[in-house]
Amino acid sequence: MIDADCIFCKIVAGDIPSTKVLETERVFAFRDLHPKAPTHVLVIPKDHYANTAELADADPALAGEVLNAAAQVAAAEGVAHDGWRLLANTGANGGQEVFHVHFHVFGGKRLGPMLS
Ligand code: D5M
Repeated sequence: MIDADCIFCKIVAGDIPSTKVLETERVFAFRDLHPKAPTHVLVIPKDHYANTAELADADPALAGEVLNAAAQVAAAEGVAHDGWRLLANTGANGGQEVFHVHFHVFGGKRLGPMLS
């Protein structure tokens, strides 16, 4: 399902440009517009789910596909060996700004205990 007002649904549809890093049947990964690390990629299910809880509840297999894609992105970016971070801001207190579930893949530098 798609949300017509969702910016990430528009990216999946190709209506808003993005720099694609990986695509599978149900998952899409693209570079973050405002990178906070040398590798900063967003991994999303193509279908619209607002947050991690909604995705995990509705389609746990798809949640697994998204995690698998994140690991593939880390490997393709060459950061798998030195380590990387997977982050899903969830809800207002979690700092979520775009309400289409997405996982940030950070890598390419020594990351601090938290990214603000
Ligand atoms: O992170 C939302 C992230 O989405 C934030 O790091 C910027 C990124 N963003 C927003 N619009 C775009 C487009 N058009 N292309 C690429 N990246 C984008 P959150 O976890 O919700 O705070």
